Amino acid sequence: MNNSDNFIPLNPTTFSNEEMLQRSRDFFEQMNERRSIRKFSDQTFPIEILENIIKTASTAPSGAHKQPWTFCVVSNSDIKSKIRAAAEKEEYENYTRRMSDSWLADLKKFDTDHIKPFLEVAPYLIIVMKQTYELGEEKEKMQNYYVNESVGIAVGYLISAIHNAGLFALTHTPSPMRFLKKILNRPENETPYLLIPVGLPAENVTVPSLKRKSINEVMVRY
Ligand code: IYR
Repeated sequence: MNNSDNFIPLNPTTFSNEEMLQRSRDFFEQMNERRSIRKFSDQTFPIEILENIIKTASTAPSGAHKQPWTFCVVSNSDIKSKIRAAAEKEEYENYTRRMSDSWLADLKKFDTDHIKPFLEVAPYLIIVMKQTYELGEEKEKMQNYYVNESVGIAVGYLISAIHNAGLFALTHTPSPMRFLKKILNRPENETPYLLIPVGLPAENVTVPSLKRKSINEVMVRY
């Protein structure tokens, strides 16, 4: 087979340097406004918005274009309550036994504890699953590649799309996350990666006063 049969023209959209400067600055300013929140309103919003956000996340590049991710969207109150109960049980162990003193000290400014009301209050929970391998039609195992990198990139897109839509999120890692696979009855090839509540902020929400690293702290030129 001639492999070029598989290729199509790109027709790329390009911009002048001035336009690129403006667009990159505008995008930075928009993204620099993003903040994680831990207190959500129970106000809901149409699922179509979340579908667009997840479609955006699924445009992320992935190893061999395997798109090794599943986004489980939970709005059912009974399932949210089950997730909250199981997460709080694990987090209680984390805060009282598993996390080191220096870890707890690093978290002090976020004022977190094992109590997680947002798991019931936020209108939607997105549980991102990574597909360690793919299950074929006959349940045969097919290889995926760079799964952690691929799913991490997709979650970056997801969080950006949530912010762009005017919604809010928390990148939450109740650990260990095995309980999510059980509650959601996910297949053997999927492993929970992150839990992301999505919604609008509670009234008068506050966020910790954080400073982002300057360009010179994060970029090195050679
Ligand atoms: N998973 C716990 C603890 C926690 C850990 C880190 I690193 C954070 O940035 C925030 C919290 C929790 O969700 O409370």
